[in-house]
Amino acid sequence: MSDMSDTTRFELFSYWRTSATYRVRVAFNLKGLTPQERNVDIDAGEQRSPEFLKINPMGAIPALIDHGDGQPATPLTQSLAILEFLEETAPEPALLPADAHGRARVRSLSQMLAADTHPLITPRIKKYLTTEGKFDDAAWRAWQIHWFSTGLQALEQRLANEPDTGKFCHGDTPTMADICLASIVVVMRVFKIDVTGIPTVMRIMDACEALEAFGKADPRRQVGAPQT
Ligand SMILES: N[C@@H](CCC(=O)N[C@@H](CS)C(=O)NCC(=O)O)C(=O)O
Repeated sequence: MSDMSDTTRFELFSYWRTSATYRVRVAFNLKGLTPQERNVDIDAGEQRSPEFLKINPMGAIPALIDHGDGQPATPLTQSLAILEFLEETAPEPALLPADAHGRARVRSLSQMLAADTHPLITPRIKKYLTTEGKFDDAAWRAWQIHWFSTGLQALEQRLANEPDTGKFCHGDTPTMADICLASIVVVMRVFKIDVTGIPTVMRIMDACEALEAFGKADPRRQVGAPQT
């Protein structure tokens, strides 16, 4: 890490309720680092503004700029790539196991959620389905429930049956897989969606939320969150 303070060094483009930004927030918290957050209002479509598309042509957050060398580096995008970057540059506490099989398992659990579940319920998919696909509110809600359930119930099968599951997804300390698990559960709450039959997932969610690093990243505690 450079001598610069972490808040000056890291600029994180974020929004209060997003799952992918939550993942990065939790990782920063676990590593004891604090980025400067820059709000991108995805409900107002700011992710598709010409200014933001220069930072991430995919029109999605998070994006992270590292000012550590004095010059702003090329923005980093994709929450899992950012987690891996933090893991390499601030290795303690480790968010990946020490052994290759363990690392592959944690990455696999993480990708079930971050790559195969979450992208299906993003605003850009909603926009397409409700315009080109003529989905009404009920069809969109059924779509959300279907994909949240598919991802979390498959995760439940793995966590309940694989011997490496412990207090957390892999052993007794939090890893990237727990960050991804929690990132899906917190947005389910935002959307008021209930998935049944996932007791192991919810047990691990409780263990995550007992840690301040997860609690501090909760969408409801972010600047811009509705005060309900
Ligand atoms: N795979 C990306 C997903 C990024 C993503 O889709 N972010 C959402 C917020 S959680 C977003 O910015 N969506 C904007 C849109 O869909 O228009 C990651 O993990 O970073």
